[in-house]
Amino acid sequence: MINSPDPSRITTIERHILDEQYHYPEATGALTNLLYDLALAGKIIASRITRAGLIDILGHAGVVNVQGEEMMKLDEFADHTIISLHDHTGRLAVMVSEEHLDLIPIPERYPLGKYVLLFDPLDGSSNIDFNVSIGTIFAIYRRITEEGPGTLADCLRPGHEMVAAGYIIYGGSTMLVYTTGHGVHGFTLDPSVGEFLLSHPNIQIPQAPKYYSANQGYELYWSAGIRRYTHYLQGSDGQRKRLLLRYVGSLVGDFHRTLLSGGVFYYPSDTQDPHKPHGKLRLLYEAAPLAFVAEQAGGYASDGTRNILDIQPESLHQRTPLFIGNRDLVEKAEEFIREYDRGQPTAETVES
Ligand code: AFP
Repeated sequence: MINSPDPSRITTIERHILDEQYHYPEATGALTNLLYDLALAGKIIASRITRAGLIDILGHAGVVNVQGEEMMKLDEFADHTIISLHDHTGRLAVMVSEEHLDLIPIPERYPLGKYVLLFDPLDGSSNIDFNVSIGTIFAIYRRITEEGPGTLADCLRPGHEMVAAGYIIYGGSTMLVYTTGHGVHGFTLDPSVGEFLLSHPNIQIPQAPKYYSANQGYELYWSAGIRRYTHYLQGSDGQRKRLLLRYVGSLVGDFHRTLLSGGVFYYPSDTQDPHKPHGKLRLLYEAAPLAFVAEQAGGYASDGTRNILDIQPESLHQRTPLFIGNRDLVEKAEEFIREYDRGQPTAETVES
């Protein structure tokens, strides 16, 4: 039996975020509250996901439920939850979501704030029907325009300008992991008290990696460099001790495991789909925020040739190849790409 947490030993996410604020004497509390709003969104989304398996008896998306409300698809629900918790607080100038082609403006009736929020409301949603971990990813920047509604220029920023980033993983338990540039901290939702409690302070990627993670179903479409890199990770070229393969197919799940166990996750360019010549993952609200988390945990993220955090985005839904995890393993990928895939293009700007 699990006892109730001992209040003298627990750190709630609220207290932790407030303590972080003391690093910034000039802070107004807006970022603190913004992070706290994201934690609240996470709790609401988690509670809906917990009931996802009951969809057959509660009703499908597009169907009117017993209260006369139309059921929303989970990714729409997550998107709606995050937007409606943030659009009126006066903390944001504009938002960007994976679910919306264009910028999401703050309605005119509400005040504007100094931050910009970019998010993927429910990543890995094709896993929902199978009760596999899914997640929310977020990135926060300070706006650069002086006044008026936030603009594209406020959003198309290299990752190293980010002030905070993180993700919420909806798995066996719900966890929120975030950084404001002072280490990476993980909180587990205690459903009995409805709070995120600090469970993983100061996460560092273990130096002895365990796993590599990639969709090897695409190997046929990979470049020579990526195929050789994979053989290197498998130990089959005799250069290193082999790593074991794990692949969930949900970026947050695969990244979270990589962060805690050590290893590398990669979703490289491939030749399978001419519309997606550089993989599937999005730069602004998938690769960049996780790159910030990885770097703060002692790891590294690259598009195969350069630091993900150095890429100047050109469009909101730009895709990028991603290699993320232990620094030496990611640098090894860059080495293989340099040696065998010379001249390969990397990040691109195809919107779709
Ligand atoms: P879905 O949201 O369509 O499930 O996509 C998830 C995702 O964007 C990311 O979470 C995974 O890492 C990646 O796609 C998996 O893609 P493959 O199915 O091509 O391996």
